[in-house]
Amino acid sequence: MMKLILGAFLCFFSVAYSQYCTLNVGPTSTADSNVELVQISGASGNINYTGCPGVIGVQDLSTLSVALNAGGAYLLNVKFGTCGGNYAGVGEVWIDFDQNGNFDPYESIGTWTGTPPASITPMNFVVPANAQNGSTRMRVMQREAGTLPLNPCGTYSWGSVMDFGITIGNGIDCTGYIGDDQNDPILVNSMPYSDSRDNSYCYSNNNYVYPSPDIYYKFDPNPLMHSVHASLCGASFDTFMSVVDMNGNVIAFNDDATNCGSQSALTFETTGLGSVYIIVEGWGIEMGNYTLTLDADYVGVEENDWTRFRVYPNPTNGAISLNKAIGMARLYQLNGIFLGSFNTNQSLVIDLTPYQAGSYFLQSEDGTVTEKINLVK
Ligand SMILES: [Ca+2]
Ligand SMILES: [Ca+2]
Ligand SMILES: [Ca+2]
Ligand SMILES: [Ca+2]
Repeated sequence: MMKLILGAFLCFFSVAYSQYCTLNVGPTSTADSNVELVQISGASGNINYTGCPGVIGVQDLSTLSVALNAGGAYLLNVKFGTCGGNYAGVGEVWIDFDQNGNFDPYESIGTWTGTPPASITPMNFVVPANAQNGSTRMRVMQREAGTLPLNPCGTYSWGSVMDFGITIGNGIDCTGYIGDDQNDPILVNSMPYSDSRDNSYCYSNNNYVYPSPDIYYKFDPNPLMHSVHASLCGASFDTFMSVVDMNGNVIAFNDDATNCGSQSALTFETTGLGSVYIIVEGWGIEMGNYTLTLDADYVGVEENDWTRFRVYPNPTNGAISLNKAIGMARLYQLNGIFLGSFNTNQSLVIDLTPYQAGSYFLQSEDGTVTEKINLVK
């Protein structure tokens, strides 16, 4: 899907793993609207909690815990109610099935809208068959005068937030999965390369570009290579791909490649380039099966040299020339801010003199090729 949130590139070195939001979350008053009852019978154990009096902030009830099996169907009963006056509100429950420390919108298992006194709200849900084994949390939230969907990290005057413990069993054992973050990448040792995977379990989002779980590959270019082509064409979901150096500089990226649907493909130049991460994720929260293929072009292969898009001189102190037209080429700052587009079908020369010295990206109209340009003055 063509809707880049390039500013998110800046998040590359932010905290990789989030804790559950508990500070400045939930009600600031103990009065009125409050969850009155939470009941669930697990594969083993059960929770039978009754609320009131009201509590300010998040109630950590994670020592109250049930075991749930991946693929199993369960019933959660919640009575959204009050410890005082009766006022209209809404309620919502999430289970952090993917254990990423967030109660994500896709992890909502039920909602309520009404005015106490209300009857018990039954919430039937199925634990995803590919849920990973281990401990996680369930958050129950009620917000007086709120609207759905609720922000699980929101703060407000009246209501409840309570976190319970959940232990997932019979699911996927993620021990030994590699590639979840830059500290444990999947190593690309040879070309051509192919790797098939599913990012919908065992992988978490490390705040790269989109909230979708991302998978890191690490590749050391061989001096005999001059470029590498990377493709996710054929993936089961809307993908996004980035190439980033060890300092977090974005070398190339692609959302939707030509003749590749909403899947991604790109080519990046390896001459003078050290190790890079190739990061695979979904657009938005999209996830599923993919095959990453990598192939290299080698120095001295004239056919490829000629057909490849190149700019010169680079670095430049003014204009650059392209060796071939690439449609409406787009110029970006390194932080992803779009600066302008140039019709390379009309002119193969682009004047960069209006721009400040620094590094820029020039991307082809089809988004498949990105060249980094250094402007010196
Ligand atoms: Ca989650
Ligand atoms: Ca990840
Ligand atoms: Ca991501
Ligand atoms: Ca895409």
